[in-house]
Amino acid sequence: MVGKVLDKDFLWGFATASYQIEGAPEEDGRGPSIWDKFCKIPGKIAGASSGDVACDTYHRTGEDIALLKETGAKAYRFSISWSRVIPLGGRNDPINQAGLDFYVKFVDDLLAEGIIPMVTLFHWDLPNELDERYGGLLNKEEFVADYANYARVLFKAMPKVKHWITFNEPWCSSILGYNTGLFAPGHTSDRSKSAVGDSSTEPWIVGHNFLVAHGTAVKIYREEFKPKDGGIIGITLNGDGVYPWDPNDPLDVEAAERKLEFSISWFADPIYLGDYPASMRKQLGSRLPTFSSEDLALVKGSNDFYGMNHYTANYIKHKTTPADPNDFLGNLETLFESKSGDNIGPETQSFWLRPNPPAFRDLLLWISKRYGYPTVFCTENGTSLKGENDLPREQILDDEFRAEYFRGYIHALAEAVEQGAKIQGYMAWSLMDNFEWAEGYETRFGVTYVDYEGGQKRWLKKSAGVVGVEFKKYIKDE
Ligand code: PNW
Repeated sequence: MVGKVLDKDFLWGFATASYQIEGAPEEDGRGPSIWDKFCKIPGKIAGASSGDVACDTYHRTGEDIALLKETGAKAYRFSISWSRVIPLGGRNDPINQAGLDFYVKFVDDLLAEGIIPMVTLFHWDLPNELDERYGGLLNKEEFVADYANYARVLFKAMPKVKHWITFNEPWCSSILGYNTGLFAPGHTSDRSKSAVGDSSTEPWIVGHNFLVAHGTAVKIYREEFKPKDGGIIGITLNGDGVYPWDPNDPLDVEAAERKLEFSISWFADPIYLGDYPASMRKQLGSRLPTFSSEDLALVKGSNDFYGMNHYTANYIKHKTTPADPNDFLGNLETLFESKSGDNIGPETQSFWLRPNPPAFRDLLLWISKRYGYPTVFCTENGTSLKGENDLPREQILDDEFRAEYFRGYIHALAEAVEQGAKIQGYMAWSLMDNFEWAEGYETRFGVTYVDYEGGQKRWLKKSAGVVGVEFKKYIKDE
């Protein structure tokens, strides 16, 4: 039995991202992002869909806030579309006042309803112009300078925001965008999928550039805004849980640790410890960039909190052959079944996602220990359901599988806090069904059903109420 272990001001709520919900790609002067472009390439997105309409949030922020009110959420995490605010993206390009005003008003509207905004500056939708102009995320000098300018524009316009996230899941942008090519801009060495890209080098360059851009934005916030606005700023990293495939094989135990280093410590070690993990340097050699002393000064110590996105876990089996140059996992296999035949968890609609709540607790404790017990905000956690999209509406609304997922994961979070982790918030993914990137609209993650054929009407699912009910068990009484 876990008691009331969470602080009374613990923030819980729901999360979304701009390209996944907003629609209105050309309205009021918005410019295209790399995702607008990527979606137009045949074969990249299930059902040949795009974020052109999505949840139509650009015209329905009032409905979204009403949903949040109904769930009782204390906070809402959403992201800004950079190309809505600066359509061409660059530091010498014009600001689009209408786009900026949209977010300023939205923050005001949330606060008027007592909902705390948590703002992600970048959730993968780079202005397309920057990709074409200078290679986007691959170009350190230009990207860092343009991102710094964009971040400053937002910090200045939204002093009421007290929770800032610089980047969402740089692992996904780097690996899925520049190694496997599954995500925009779709670079990969696989020439059947893309004419450009080098999977063995580009992801590591992009990852490095994210870190320097993050450190630069944090420095700007701390020096120019934090003293008067008093907010906090951090980066959000994704990371799956791990179990050794054979717990009695020291090589599998080591491989499980290495898997965490290649996904989480790739970014968190430089931020908290001042360099890339030794296991990555060993495998990647000079393909992994090194930190100049200037860059390191920006990166080290640059998190006010650790943003953690978490969904699933794997059994990890070491490989005995030398690492492939395109390998990004740490020369290992990720499996759903252990040596003794245990299954990690039930299938969902997402090929990579199987619920396993204890792995969440263990990972929270691993992160806490390795990085000196930082303040953690869980900034995403949630699940899809196998076949949900094919069910009639009444059945979609009765999403017991998702409800049970939240019960298990919120309990695991409370256990981690009981064992010493310092967690101050939790945002379920997602407030509503939305554009699930390469999986289009076939995969739903929402606690709200969005009727894409019926004018984007929203219906709360059963799970929408469960998150608040669960947190009541663990949050200290006021
Ligand atoms: C996260 N994987 O993405 C994102 O932050 C969200 O935008 C997204 O909708 C959500 O999780 C659900 O997918 C991920 O393949 C996408 O391992 C793919 C993976 C992990 C996270």
